[in-house]
Parts: sequence; C-alpha cells; structure tokens
Amino acid sequence: MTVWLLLTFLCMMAFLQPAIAQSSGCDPNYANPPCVPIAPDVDCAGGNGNGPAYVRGPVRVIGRDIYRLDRDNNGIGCEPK
Ligand SMILES: [Ca+2]
Ligand SMILES: [Ca+2]
Repeated sequence: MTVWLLLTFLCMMAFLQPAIAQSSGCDPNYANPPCVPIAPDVDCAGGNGNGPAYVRGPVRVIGRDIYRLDRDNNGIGCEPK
C-alpha cells in the first residue's frame, strides 16, 4: 500500500513538473535565455538584491526594464562587474 502511494506521488510529480515550469514562464521584457522569471520583483543573482526571484545575468533588455536590472540603461542588465 505504501509503495503504491509512493509510486502515485512520483507519477504526479513527473506529470506536474513540466506544467509548473511552463506556467512560471519568462518575462517578455528580457531576451531569453537567460529566462527572467515573472515575479513581483527580480534581482540579479549574486548581487545584494532581496529577491524574491533572481536571474543570473547578463540579460538583454528588449522591452521595459520593469525589474530595474539595467541601472545604467545600456540595454544590458545584471552585467558582470
Ligand atoms: Ca528586490
Ligand atoms: Ca547596464
């Protein structure tokens, strides 16, 4: 019985995982890759931002820089220092 529960759980996880990845999506204001997540706020990974989401740059801004990743407005966010 426990084995069946475990198997059912694993199958559900395998089934749900792609759906979760798709529904989270990437922000269309930034070139992909890297995938900039759609979140209340996104900060640069490795920086001193407080999240809640992070992206590892550099990222190219192709729309509006809604997460203010490109502070110097040169079209590239999360530039390596
Ligand atoms: Ca933040
Ligand atoms: Ca920049």
